[in-house]
Amino acid sequence: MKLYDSRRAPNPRRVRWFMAEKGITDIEVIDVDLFKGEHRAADYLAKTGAPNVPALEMDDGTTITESLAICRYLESLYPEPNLFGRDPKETAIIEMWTRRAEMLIGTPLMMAVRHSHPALAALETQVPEVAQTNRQGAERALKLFDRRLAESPFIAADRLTIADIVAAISIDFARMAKFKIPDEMTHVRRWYDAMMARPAAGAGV
Ligand SMILES: N[C@@H](CCC(=O)N[C@@H](CS)C(=O)NCC(=O)O)C(=O)O
Repeated sequence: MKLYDSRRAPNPRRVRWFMAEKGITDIEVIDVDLFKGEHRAADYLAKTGAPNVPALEMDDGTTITESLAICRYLESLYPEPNLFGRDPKETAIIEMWTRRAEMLIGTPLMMAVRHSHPALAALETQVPEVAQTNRQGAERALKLFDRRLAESPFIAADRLTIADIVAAISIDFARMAKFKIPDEMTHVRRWYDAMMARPAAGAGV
């Protein structure tokens, strides 16, 4: 299999971090230079159907995009350690938190970065108000995570899951927009520091 990746981009990093947690080393990683527009090249689009990374090309040539779809596929091939849930209840709770992490934190913080960082003007028509509104929305949503992390070491279970990976990468990426975890969110801070101390945190950056 081949993974189309782009260093420092947050969505491919989810897959790289996920692979590192599982010790997956037998997938070829191919760097796609977003700033050179390689993801918009005709051959890339013909393969992936979408101008973005990550993309996973399976051995039969089938290619899928969407970081979480790729992680789910890899979970079925490399089941341990389990990161998506071991039974229906746990799987549902992990899915709930993963969607919250993506929709309430990940997408707003990604918009905050894309609409404010000078380097990303190459990829986005930047509107400062969009950056500001999304940043504030993510800050509000983090309160929900702080309450949850007051009672649990990880977001969705008593162990690391895909929800933690999605949320931690979102916050780390937002440092590009000088985003900081608000001081009063001590539980998010404790969890985030622990996440960043994991060896897998360095994968894809
Ligand atoms: N929902 C998709 C988002 C993929 C995505 O937007 N990737 C970014 C990099 S983080 C990209 O390829 N951007 C290219 C562009 O904006 O032109 C996923 O989770 O994989």
